[in-house]
Amino acid sequence: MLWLLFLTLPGLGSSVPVTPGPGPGRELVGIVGGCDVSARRYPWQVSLRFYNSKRRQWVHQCGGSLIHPQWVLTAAHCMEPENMTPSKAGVQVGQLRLYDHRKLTMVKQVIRHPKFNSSQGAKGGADIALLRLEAPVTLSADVNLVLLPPASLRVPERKMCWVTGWGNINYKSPLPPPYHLQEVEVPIVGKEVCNQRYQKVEKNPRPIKEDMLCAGSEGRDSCQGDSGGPLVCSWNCTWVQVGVVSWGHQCGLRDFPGVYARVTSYMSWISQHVRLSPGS
Ligand code: 4AZ
Repeated sequence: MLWLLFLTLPGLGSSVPVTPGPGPGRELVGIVGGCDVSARRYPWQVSLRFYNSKRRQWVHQCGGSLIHPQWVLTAAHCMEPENMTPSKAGVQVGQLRLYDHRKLTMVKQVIRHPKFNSSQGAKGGADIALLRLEAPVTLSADVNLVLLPPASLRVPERKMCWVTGWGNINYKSPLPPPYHLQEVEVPIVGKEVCNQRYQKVEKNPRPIKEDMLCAGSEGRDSCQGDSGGPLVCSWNCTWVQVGVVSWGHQCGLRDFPGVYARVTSYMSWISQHVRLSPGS
């Protein structure tokens, strides 16, 4: 019941109309196997940008989610190297297409999880980071917070959830212009099954750690460039972020679901830094 407290954050459910999943007549164009997102369905989705001095442009690098007006949740491996200056990073909120020339909000502080190990990368676990923005963003119909789960929430195998991003639409195929945000529905894959699959390609006998979550099926997955973005599932008609896009063996392969940082494992760490009080 405690987790109902989290449901009182502003504007959720109501700002996310439930629309049917991909079906006949909707062209498969992106994330992997995804479709163009309709306006205001994922108002928490942000694009994490880094300044590229050669291109003189803020280039999309990763996804993220707005969990508080001044805080973004993303993947630690997006915030490399460890000593990077926060001023090299910005986020774009409230947009469906990349590079629509709206204002960037600058990042003031980067908090990577202390257990994230740069040399192991995402596969080492704790692939989670918090970005404090220079100023709180103004919430609206296009910009809103995602709910986080109580630490006790169990995410059942085979539950259908959604992942969003501007990442590759296939292994090594980038999302083409106009770079419209993509969504795809993915089933949660149990840890045992996921471990069995990944044992075939990883040296580690149990590559899927306790703080990871697997989701995806053949042709439906997140991919490079989606990292840091949210995996959300609906509980009682409310979207809750249960995963952060982290890693995988290529993208959309039948035997290799996407691997996500499990948000429930990090709720106490997140709460240490971000005041997620009810109604905040
Ligand atoms: C990546 O390289 C990556 N299929 C992200 C997600 C997945 C694979 C790779 C999941 O950032």
